[in-house]
Amino acid sequence: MSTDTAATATGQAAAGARANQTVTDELRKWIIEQAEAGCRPDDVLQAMKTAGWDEDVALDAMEETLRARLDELGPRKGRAALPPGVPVPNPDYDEGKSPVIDVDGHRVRVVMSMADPRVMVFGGLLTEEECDQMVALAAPRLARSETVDNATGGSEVNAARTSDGMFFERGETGLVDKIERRIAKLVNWPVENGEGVQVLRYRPGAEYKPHHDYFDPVHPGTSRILERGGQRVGTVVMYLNTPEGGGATTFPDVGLVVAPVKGNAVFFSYDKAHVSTKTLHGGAPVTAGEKWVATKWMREREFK
Ligand code: PD2
Ligand code: ZN
Repeated sequence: MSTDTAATATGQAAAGARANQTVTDELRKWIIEQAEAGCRPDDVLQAMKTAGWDEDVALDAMEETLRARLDELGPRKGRAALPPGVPVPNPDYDEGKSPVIDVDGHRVRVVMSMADPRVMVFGGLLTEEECDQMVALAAPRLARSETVDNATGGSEVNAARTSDGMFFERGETGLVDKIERRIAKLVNWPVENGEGVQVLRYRPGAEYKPHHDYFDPVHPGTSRILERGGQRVGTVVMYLNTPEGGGATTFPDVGLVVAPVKGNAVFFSYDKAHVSTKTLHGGAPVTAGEKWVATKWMREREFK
């Protein structure tokens, strides 16, 4: 639609009402027609302004009209249908029973459990000694962290994540293997579906800006990434120390803040690669001392 055509059409649709800026049914009909013909909202607004409409009145009219139209169409026609969810890791926890989950003799405490988004906080997933050993193993191998390059499926250094990191191979050492098997049993998900553990170190000022851990299907590099085990469906972030200040893991969609406490871990799962899972999360800036975490991401299928 050209702006001129729209201006003429709007002019005809609402010539009488425009003088006192009254939104008529005729104008509403015209707004719906433009939207259903695929016109960009900016162009519709511009056309109305050119035809003499005050910008605020035009914006209100567009919003009110299109909202009412979506309600009229109902949830199915108004929005694209979401894909069905896939199976995800899920710990055995019955809130009416014990808050301690025994994993082969290692007792993990359930500190918090939330259904939507699916988030659990575990106390004592790792012992103090295991945390210290993970830090010692990872420290000599740290390099500036990379995140996935969405265009190619490769890696890139990303300004949103100002930490240093390294990856262990799955089962690389006895300790790594033991922790991976503990997590697999705790969340009921095959150890083979796990990516290698990643260790990150954040220094003061470092953070991990909010993101989703699944791979966004709209990015061109995603299909290549998914060849190796499908989508990510769950994350466990283990705290290897207690930072002196800052460094919480935040879930902005639901206002949840998980304090980083040595040996504890936050688990969350996502059954589709979609914002509706409410699993947007980030690592808040460290304000004093260092923060060390180990992350285990889990895929739909075996990660080879
Ligand atoms: O270190 C964290 O708190 C954090 C926050 C968000 C880690 C990750 N994401 C991650 O490793 O995916
Ligand atoms: Zn993350």
